[in-house]
Amino acid sequence: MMRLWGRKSSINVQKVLWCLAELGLKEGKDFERIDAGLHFGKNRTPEFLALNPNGLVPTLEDRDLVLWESNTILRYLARQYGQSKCFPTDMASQYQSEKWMDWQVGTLWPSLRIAFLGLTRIPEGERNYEAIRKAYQDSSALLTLLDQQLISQQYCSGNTFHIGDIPLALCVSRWILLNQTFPDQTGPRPILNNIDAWMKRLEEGTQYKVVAEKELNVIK
Ligand SMILES: N[C@@H](CCC(=O)N[C@@H](CS)C(=O)NCC(=O)O)C(=O)O
Repeated sequence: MMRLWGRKSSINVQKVLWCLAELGLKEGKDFERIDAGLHFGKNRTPEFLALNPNGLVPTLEDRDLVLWESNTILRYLARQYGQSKCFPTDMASQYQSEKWMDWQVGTLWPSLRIAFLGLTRIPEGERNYEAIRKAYQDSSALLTLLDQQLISQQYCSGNTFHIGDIPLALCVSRWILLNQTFPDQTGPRPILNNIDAWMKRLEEGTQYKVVAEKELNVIK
């Protein structure tokens, strides 16, 4: 059975859980999940570091294959288990999806992460509110690029849901929750109508519900 290491509150573990749900793979039947990271610990043990020397979650074991890096895990799962309508194989939509996945991990998240970790993981007295606000506003500016893309198509890589939508949507949900929870610290959030409509499509038409969060997991 496949084994996924990682706590459910992690954005990167949520990507994998959402993907597994899209593929119809069920916890307890098709894969087991071991809570690891933050207060669960386990991610610094020699056993875990032998699997993932970064000491981070998610980490996936599928028979002899051990994978880390959440977006790579999605690519693997989609290829290995996802020859279905959720994961179109035509080159154009595949590589549009790749493009947005790389943008999420290399451009959007490095900025949003400063605001996210700053407000949810760093104790109040140690926060750099100026950096947090700037990072949040930078993230909003970046998300206008996604909003523009979504004028002409329903999903990030075309008119079909693809794995590229998963990392983006989980960033967007944190971007919204951060502003709802800490409006004074983030500053204003622009209304991006195309992103709102896309999120609604994901809520109604995909397995997003298995990981959707109504509130931020704030560590005091
Ligand atoms: N680039 C990696 C980042 C992984 C990562 O930063 N994981 C975080 C959780 S989102 C982690 O393991 N943090 C340590 C912890 O939870 O204890 C990926 O996409 O998988």
